[in-house]
Amino acid sequence: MEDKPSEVVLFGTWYSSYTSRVALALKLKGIPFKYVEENLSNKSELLLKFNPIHKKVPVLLHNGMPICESLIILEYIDEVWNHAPKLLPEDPYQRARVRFWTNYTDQKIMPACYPILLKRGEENQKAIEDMEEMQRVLEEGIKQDFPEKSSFFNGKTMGLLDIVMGVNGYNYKAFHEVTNSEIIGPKNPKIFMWVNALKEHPLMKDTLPPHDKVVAMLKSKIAPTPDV
Ligand SMILES: N[C@@H](CCC(=O)N[C@@H](CS)C(=O)NCC(=O)O)C(=O)O
Repeated sequence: MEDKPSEVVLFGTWYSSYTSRVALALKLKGIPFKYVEENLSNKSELLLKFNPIHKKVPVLLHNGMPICESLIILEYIDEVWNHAPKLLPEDPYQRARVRFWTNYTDQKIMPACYPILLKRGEENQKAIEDMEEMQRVLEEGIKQDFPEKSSFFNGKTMGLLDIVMGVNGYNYKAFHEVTNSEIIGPKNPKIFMWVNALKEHPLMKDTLPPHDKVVAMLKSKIAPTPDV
């Protein structure tokens, strides 16, 4: 555990959910930090210096040491500031389950959002169906692996999986509006209840961008409908 005050800087972009994961974890732990907004179409020299491999946000700079990749940063934060609230449970098997579903959300669900935004016609329909199937798998998985919890998985405070799920789900209504889909809804009641509970968390509201700003940003990314 760190006992001397440290200098913590987060390089991020307002619409990056990966950045929001880190901002949320820092706030949850009560760690003061400076935030630097990056323009991803004109990346700063500092970002390229601190993340020369991926050249992406977020980057956490801790006493001058850069840490890259949001999930690695979250675990780093939990190890360095290892006071409550803990992001990962103590029990190794519980930790493994939390990591499994965090990884599933990160590696399967997040990338599956892009084709829904970018593809049109049949490919768009297929992308929505793929996502629905992934959500069904997640619903069954969390029912089976976390039968004891209703909304917050790591006790009464947010843990690693809550951060990742909450950040992903926070603006689901904006995603539905722009893509004309319904990914998160009553057909997967556990996820629906969980995401809606997380949306009410004051730190989520303080960290995630507002609906209208996200709608405008998503519209700017969406593929134009071809003329018929
Ligand atoms: N796996 C990375 C993903 C980070 C990521 O994709 N960041 C995007 C913003 S949402 C980025 O910096 N993109 C810039 C680029 O691809 O050039 C993480 O978890 O940190």
